[in-house]
Amino acid sequence: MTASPYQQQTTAEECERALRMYRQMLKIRLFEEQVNDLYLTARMPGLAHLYIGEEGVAVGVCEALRRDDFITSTHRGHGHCLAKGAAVDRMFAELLGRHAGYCRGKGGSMHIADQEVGNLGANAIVGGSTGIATGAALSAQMRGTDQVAACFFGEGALGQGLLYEAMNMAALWKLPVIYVCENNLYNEYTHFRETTAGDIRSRPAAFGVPFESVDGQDVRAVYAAMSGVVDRVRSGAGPAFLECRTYRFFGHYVGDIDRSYYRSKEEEQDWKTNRDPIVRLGAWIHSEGLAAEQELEQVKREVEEQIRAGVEFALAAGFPDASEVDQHVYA
Ligand SMILES: Cc1ncc(C[n+]2csc(CCOP(=O)(O)OP(=O)(O)O)c2C)c(N)n1
Repeated sequence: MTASPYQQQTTAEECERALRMYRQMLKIRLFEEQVNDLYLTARMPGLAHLYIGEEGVAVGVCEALRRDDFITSTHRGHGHCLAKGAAVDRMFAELLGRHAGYCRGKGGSMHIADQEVGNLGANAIVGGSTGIATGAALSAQMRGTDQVAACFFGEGALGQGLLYEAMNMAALWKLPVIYVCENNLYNEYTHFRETTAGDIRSRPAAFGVPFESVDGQDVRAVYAAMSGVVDRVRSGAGPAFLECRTYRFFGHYVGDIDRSYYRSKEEEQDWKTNRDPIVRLGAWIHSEGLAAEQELEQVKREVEEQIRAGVEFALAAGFPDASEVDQHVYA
């Protein structure tokens, strides 16, 4: 039986999307591995919070957004920036404090913004992203555009009052904002059940904000859920809340090496072995016959080269001039 042109088109689109998401997740994974290496070899000032394991969330969410839609991010933000379109070389430059970085080397790991692609920035204040995204959504509504704002935050932000003030306003004013809760189970070194009373869904429900929960290790599921949410929010239905259930494979930050006092090695191993979002998408691509093993290997080689060139660029880049010390900063 011959497939209809419509079916062929859908398959081609799906295939293209799957390969794009695979490449994006791999880029985040290899970027983060390199960040860890820069930290361990004392070539990076400060520290970083690795996103490894959570790639399916950033990539699935951003795949459902337009370039001119907004995102706001967190202390664990490299994946969000890359998924929204940031360039690897300028990201590394920022982490290494170089002038060529996104914030002229003055922001570092936790403050990367890239307004050309709608990334309003990461920030280290737990829950801070929710206020900024809600403001961006208000701005889009007042300007009469159909942009939406998606804010990433960890489940630790469920304890922050700002989230509830922002959701209240967003619900009253039907703002085009999507609250994307990355529930990776731990707020630093504490399981979220020890900090979060009741059921997560009841929190947005209190404001009449629709709630959905999705397996964050399945990038296709995240994309599908987010696409539906974005359509509704863009059409003026008001805010939405999407919980993505996920896990960070490494420590809270790069120096968090001994984690046995707050979570077991078996638990970590289970997530790494059975719930790796990249392995999972790769397996699906194979099972659907969308790409051969060699093609995925080729993608990996290309991303490795991109990462290698990005680090090389950043290591060779200059630092900002001392005369700039009080410019482009806010206090
Ligand atoms: C307002 C505020 N309180 C406390 C901290 C210290 N802090 C940094 S990260 C973190 C835990 C964040 O957990 P979660 O929001 O779940 O994000 P995750 O690190 O799991 O991605 C805390 C308490 C902070 N940065 N900001």
